[in-house]
Amino acid sequence: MKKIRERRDLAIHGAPPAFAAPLHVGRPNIGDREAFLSLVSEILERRWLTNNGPLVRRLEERIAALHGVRHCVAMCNGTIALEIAIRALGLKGEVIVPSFTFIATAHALHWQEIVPVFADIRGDTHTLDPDAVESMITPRTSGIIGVHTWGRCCDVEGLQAVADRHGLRLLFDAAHAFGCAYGGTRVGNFGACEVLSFHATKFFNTFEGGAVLTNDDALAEQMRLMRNFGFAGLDNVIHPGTNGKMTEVAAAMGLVNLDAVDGIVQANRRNHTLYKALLDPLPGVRVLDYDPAQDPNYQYVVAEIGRDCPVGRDRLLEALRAENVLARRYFWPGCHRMQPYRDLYPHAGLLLPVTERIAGEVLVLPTGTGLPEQDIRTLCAVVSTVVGASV
Ligand code: T4K
Repeated sequence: MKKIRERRDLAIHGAPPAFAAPLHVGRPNIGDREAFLSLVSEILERRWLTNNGPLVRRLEERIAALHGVRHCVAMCNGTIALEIAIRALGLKGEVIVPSFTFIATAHALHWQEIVPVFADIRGDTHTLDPDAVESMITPRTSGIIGVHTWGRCCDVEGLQAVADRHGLRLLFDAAHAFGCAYGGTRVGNFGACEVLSFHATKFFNTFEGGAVLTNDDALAEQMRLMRNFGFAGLDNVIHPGTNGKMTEVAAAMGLVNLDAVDGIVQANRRNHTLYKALLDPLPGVRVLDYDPAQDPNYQYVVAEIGRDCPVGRDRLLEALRAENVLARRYFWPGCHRMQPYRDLYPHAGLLLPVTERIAGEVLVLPTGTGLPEQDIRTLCAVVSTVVGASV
């Protein structure tokens, strides 16, 4: 601590940052390297590189089993998986989504000429508020997409009740929620289907990748067709489609990372506990909790920098950047303030007071298997010094 304080004083006179190399949010977790390379070697021997290969099928089976769901349809990324799910469910007109999400949730709709209508979230959960959703329904609304933000599941029953009352389709963007549960049931079993992302920065990655989980046999079959141009066999196209296929090398990464998943959760949980212990005592700083009963993957360490903190979130972000800590303001400023939605709905913020507040307070900190405990202690000492110096 004393060292950090001295360093802070020195920093004014051009001292080097606290970390020599940047500390990133989103550093990939990587499983057993030898096992991965051996699978890649197998792929090269087999000369079967993509198009529903044996490793993709093995990965789908294992992910479906892990989530206790009938179907896992693997795709090339989470965004295409969302687009295919949206199209397979026949969504049109308007679909209600949170603005407090990664831009892909909104773009997956807009890209298909469906209007994303932004509803507010709850301050305690950061997920869609079912009452706010209900207030945004119009005769043009065809569906709702809930986002399990940070891997903490939405109010699944509340949203299902709204969907049922109004005859709407409900699906979930579960990009953050690999392996997570709600009331003892794993994601994949809620709504019509749920979409995972396996992007490099995610808790579980396949370089790029994603999947749709569902218990609906017909929907799964339709999405399998759609991800492969609608081919039902050689020279036989029976459905409109696109190229959403996962490659074998991506599946190899997935299979190896699946074997490492328990260790990744443990490392993330350890990091989260340490961050909480070191940051929660600071005024106006609160690290978001996870409920151990919901099988969280702890992949995001989310600090809320409240109004009672002597230093604002953006000032803290800047101070951390100066020390080579590349923390992130997910999902600032909210989709409604990004293009094209900013021009389409210039006044959307008036209906999204909680989104606006939370987007201004959240700071996501580095975690994952590659982060030594000492780095977390140093990082938290930097935060503590900045907050202390601003009192
Ligand atoms: N829905 C939700 C709710 C999502 O959060 C996402 C993706 C999606 C849908 C769409 O799924 P995908 O189509 O992506 O499968 C990152 C990810 O690119 C994105 O996948 C993720 N959400 C989002 C929350 O985070 P950016 O714009 O922050 O990415 P970028 O390039 O700035 O990388 C983040 C950090 O990770 C940097 O500090 C660098 C570090 N990094 C990144 C990569 C790619 C590494 O250390 N190594 C790497 O290989 O969006």
